Amino acid sequence: MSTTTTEARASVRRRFPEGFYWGVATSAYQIEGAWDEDGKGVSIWDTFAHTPGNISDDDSGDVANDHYHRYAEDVALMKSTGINAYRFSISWPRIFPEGTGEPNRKGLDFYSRLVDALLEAGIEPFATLYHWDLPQALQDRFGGWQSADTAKAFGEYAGYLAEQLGDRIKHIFTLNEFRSFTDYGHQGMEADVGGGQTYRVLLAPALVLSDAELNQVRHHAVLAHGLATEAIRAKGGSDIKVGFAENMQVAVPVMDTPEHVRAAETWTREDNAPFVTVMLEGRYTDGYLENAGSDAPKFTDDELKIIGSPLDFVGINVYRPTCYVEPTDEQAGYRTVPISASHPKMKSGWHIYDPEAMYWAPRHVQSLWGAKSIFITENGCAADDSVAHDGRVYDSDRVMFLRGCLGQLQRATSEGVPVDGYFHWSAQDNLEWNAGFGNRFGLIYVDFETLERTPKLSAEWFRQAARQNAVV
Ligand code: PNW
Repeated sequence: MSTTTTEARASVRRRFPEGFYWGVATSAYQIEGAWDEDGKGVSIWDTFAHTPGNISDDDSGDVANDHYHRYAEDVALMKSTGINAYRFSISWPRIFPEGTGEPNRKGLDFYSRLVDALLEAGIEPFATLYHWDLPQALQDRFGGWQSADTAKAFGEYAGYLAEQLGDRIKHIFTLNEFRSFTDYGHQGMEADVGGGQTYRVLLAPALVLSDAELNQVRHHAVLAHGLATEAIRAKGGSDIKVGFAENMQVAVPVMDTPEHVRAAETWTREDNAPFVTVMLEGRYTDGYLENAGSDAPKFTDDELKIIGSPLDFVGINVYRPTCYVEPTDEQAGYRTVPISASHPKMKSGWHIYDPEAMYWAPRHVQSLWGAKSIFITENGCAADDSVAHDGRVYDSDRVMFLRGCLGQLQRATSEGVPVDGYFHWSAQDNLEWNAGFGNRFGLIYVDFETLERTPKLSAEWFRQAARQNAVV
């Protein structure tokens, strides 16, 4: 091949904007272990996991990746993967064992040590304050998210953290995946996986509430986000940036024409009405309230104002398109088309594959809500990884997935969609909720007998992409 061709290719290399964050993400319950150490309180996930039959092979987060003790090694591994940002979550019951009241200094010290190690390694800390591990005490006292008291307690916890760690943590995500912990935790949820088949998920606290009760739970979750945003602004420095991290449901238009795109945007705004839409617009859509009828949530105008507090960025977890949409002449203006039975899938039961979701999700966020800063807070896939005879882990499917998704993300940024960073789920294999340790999502392989860590082929891909700030 001639040098000119090589240079021409290099000059069109698909680059990301200057200063783009290349990150990985994890959550406390999925990797920390040390479930009852140093004064930590019990969370609803401890309770759920300790009940036989809830998690595959009765796995639990009791030890998990033992990250609580091995965080220094894990930070060094991240650094060697070329990462410049890390999204981790803080365990509420480590900080407030009873949910409210006296803080637990030892719990706070762990995150303080972690943040120091990250900054020392040149990795920017992005903290999520809630990744589903509610203090069991709040579930017992108030019925958890069924009560506005839990939202108030969350606001106080958020303010305390901003006060204590806000000198070093400058990016905060309030709650992770509202829809997952409200809907999947309080009613169960069915994902469309093609051919008319669905995949059912029920997460802790594994309640099956009525629609009216569920709508109230959803309302308390977004209220918690609003109260936390206000508390962080009041108690932390003015240089702290705040947003949420939601698995926004995303409609991909069948084709890129103005009519199809409008249909996909309309579907996306309506389907996310109880979460992203109300947080960014400060009101529930007419469609949502009419549809819910007498099951609609009870709320005040003051609460809506709090829920719609201005944010610094929008975080979205993007794994798959929720559906494909085409326009119709009917009143709604859109219709979903069935997903084919042979649609390509990744390993997880719910995971249909289409990297276009990574283009359309941030594009919809920009066009629907005029967002000025967007983060992809999660994206990744599970795979059947194993260590080969030569000691390496050849996760060719994850490399395909990464290249496909980041290619579509670069397409979005090159068109001016303001995406400031990407966090791969996950830094290392971990406890995949009900699916247990068998569903491996990491760039780094973990042997759950010895807890030895081995970077996979995808980690090599990621290091190169981060180094060049481009799709490689
Ligand atoms: C996220 N879906 O959950 C969570 O934030 C992580 O904790 C989790 O480990 C990761 O994704 C992988 O599953 C999801 O049905 C739950 O499309 C449901 C879906 C996607 C992600």
